[in-house]
Amino acid sequence: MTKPVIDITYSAEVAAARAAGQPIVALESTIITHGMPYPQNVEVAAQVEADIRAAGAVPATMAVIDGRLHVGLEAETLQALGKAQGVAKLSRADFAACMATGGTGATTVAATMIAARLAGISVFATGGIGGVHKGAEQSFDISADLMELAQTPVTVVAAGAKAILDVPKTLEVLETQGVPVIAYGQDSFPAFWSATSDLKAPLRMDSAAQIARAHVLRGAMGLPGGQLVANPIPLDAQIPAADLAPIIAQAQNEADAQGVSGKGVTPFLLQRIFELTEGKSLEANIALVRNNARLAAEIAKEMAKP
Ligand code: PSU
Ligand code: MN
Repeated sequence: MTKPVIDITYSAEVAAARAAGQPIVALESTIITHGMPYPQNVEVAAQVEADIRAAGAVPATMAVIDGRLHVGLEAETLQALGKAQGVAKLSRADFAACMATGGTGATTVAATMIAARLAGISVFATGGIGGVHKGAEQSFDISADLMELAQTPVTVVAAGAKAILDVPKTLEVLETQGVPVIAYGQDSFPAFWSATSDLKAPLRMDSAAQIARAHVLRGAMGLPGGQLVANPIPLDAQIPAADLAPIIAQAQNEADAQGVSGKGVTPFLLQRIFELTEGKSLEANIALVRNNARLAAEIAKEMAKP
């Protein structure tokens, strides 16, 4: 068999940005299909894209549609994906399989990093990354996102890790894998819905230029992998950790009782937390994703400088 060429479908604006050397920010699509309910998912995705444009960069939302890798989605494609039922959740293990079988799938953090590398994009904004789940000593549930950060050269801007995860163990795995974890503008590792946590972040940077420089230096040193930038949620959008702790515990207990496992765990927990907070978790989620998109655009602009 001859080696296939990966024929990427670029949106019109991403194609133009590539030709002109403009800064581009990658966006994932699992947050749309498995992370938020319709129709807010599509509204948020469009809003985040608009935030990136307003900051002077071009958004590239990733997805596999009928077996083709799309880098940047036209508005109607985004709408259709956000509405569709039964879209696959793609990570490193099933990305190529979905393309080979003509399937449709949304990209997780891991798969979005792979797609970004294929398209020559170095910066990616999302909400939260996958990590080490609570009870991982029994379940062995550790997201492939962590190992992707260790091998694919993309800087990922997230708001830390959700308390659905075992955050100290997540930081330990990132350290073992040699992933720089950089808190933006503070010492504390942000806790997704809360700007700070009891944990100190391994690294701190206070400007997009420093983050861009560190990314480029890692590449120049021949170090594989990317960086995790942990950007705290805006203070006015925070939810106190104490308010969420019992809700997360309930969602986790339900997941355990129902035997939810594998790829189903993260979407199940996110959906139950949305329901149990009567949508409050979603408002905070929207604020932090938009905040991450703006920072990612600044980093992409720094990297695009000659
Ligand atoms: N965490 C969030 N929101 C999300 C996800 C994680 O706060 O939407 C999604 C991301 O796409 C992430 C994926 O890459 O879940 C991780 O899934 P898993 O734990 O199955 O690797
Ligand atoms: Mn998992």
